[in-house]
Amino acid sequence: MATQVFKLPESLKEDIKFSFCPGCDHGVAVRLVAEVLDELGVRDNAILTASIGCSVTLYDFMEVDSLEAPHGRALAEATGIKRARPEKFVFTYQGDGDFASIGLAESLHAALRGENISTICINNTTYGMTGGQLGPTTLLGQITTTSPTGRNADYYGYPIKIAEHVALCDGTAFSARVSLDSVANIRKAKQAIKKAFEAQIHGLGFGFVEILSTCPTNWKMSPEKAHERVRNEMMQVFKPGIYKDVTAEQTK
Ligand SMILES: Cc1ncc(C[n+]2csc(CCOP(=O)(O)OP(=O)(O)O)c2C)c(N)n1
Ligand code: SF4
Repeated sequence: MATQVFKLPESLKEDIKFSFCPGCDHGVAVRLVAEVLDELGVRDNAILTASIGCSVTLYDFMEVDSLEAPHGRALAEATGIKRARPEKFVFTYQGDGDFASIGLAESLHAALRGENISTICINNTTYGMTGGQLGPTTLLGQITTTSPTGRNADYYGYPIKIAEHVALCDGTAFSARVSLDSVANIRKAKQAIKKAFEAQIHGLGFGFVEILSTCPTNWKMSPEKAHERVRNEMMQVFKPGIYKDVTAEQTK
């Protein structure tokens, strides 16, 4: 008798096609979030705040109650939801441009306030949806449509290390950076998402995971080459790791 070993998570809608480009890591990240929601049994109680960028229509794919807060305001909206309905499991899914540039104030102040919310942030070193402009995480030397000769620090400043900044906020319970460039790292990414979500379930404060991701379309690379770039360039600057974990002791 055949055994089913792989199926659609209940937290993803059936018969819906992702709007992501083929080979984009957004799809892997969304699937991991869905699997963790299922495994923790919080789907029925969850509220997603979607943001702006390529994941803007996340509410079309996820089988959870959802609201939309574009232009960096996801954590402001999520704060209101969580404070009004503290029994709900509230999470945001944001691009790096949305989280760390357009909405940097909302994002860091939510962490500083220790809002009991979980956030997934996709770092693909560019503004993907709008055509590959320089973003807050664009690497030094990286060519984008708005840095045609490459990012130089004198003119554009330096890329932001988001997970480290979030970890410095006293209200943060968990902050990690993970990558999706290999099966082993995808497994680690899922563990980190689970930790961030568990921080909320245990009422410990802000839980955050920065996911190093590809944008094959704007990088003008095959998905394979894009993962090589994640390994050889991004992970050298944005080091994967757990930067803060108050859950380790308190959830034993
Ligand atoms: C203040 C402001 N400037 C510009 C925009 C236009 N805009 C919409 S989506 C987007 C890119 C979002 O990029 P990112 O958050 O990195 O997500 P990705 O598309 O790469 O997943 C931008 C710049 C905006 N919404 N608000
Ligand atoms: S533009 Fe880039 S980040 Fe957006 S869906 Fe396409 S490959 Fe993914």
